[in-house]
Amino acid sequence: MPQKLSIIIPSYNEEKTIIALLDKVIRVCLINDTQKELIIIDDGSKDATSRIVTEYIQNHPHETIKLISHDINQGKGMATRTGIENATGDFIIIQDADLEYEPEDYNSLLFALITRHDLVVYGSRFLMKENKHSYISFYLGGLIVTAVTNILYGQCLTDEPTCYKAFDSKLLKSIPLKCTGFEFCPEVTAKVAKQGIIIKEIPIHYYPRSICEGKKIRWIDGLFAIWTLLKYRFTN
Ligand SMILES: Nc1nc2c(ncn2[C@@H]2O[C@H](COP(=O)(O)OP(=O)(O)O)[C@@H](O)[C@H]2O)c(=O)[nH]1
Ligand SMILES: [Mg+2]
Repeated sequence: MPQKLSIIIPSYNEEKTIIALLDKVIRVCLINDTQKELIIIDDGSKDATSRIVTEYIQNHPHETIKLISHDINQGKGMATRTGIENATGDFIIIQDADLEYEPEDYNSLLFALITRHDLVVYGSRFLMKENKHSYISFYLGGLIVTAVTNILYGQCLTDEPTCYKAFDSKLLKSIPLKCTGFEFCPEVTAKVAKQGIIIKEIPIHYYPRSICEGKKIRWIDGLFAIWTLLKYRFTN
């Protein structure tokens, strides 16, 4: 039986990029004959995201693509949790609905999950030297959040807030998550680390988008990430 990768795509007002992203994702040919399951969570978008994804699914009947809609916007964390609940794959990866990351990189992460039996693998934007970084505030914020993670949880990460987080599905489904917004990242990292798991990293490509192009995360989310890391260090 071939194994399956569930690709969770939380989407909020991403009509400009979602189709190009879906095209890239379905074009990727995964190692070991691994099958793909795309799960798009439309988180109450006010633009045409839901309609164009529905049309896309009708036009691609041979692909496994599920669209799940939240009636009202609940945040990236809630959308990601809905995706995790509905995932049926052996492995799960988180994919933003924009074009900042490169789906061809799934294979490097999958390779670690399949052949090294790593349970959790993150794609690091810092390990690929040619990558550009977006705003200095996001760059420094990412470094600080990563340093705090390493200090509090004994990890050796270079890029904690990366979107490309890949998991053994059973493990991820067993972790109770409370996040609603961008604190999915620190919460899942904290809870994985508290199980004594060392998170592995693989270099990945990164093409940052600007706030005008739709980037929604803000510096305040960095502060909230640090608060979340501290909170889960001392509570459950
Ligand atoms: N579901 C959901 N997704 C969101 C929300 N805000 C942002 N996103 C999605 O989260 C992803 C990441 O957003 P982005 O602004 O690029 O932040 P970054 O890549 O984490 O720096 C994108 O796919 C967005 O559509 C939200 O309120 N709900
Ligand atoms: Mg993004």
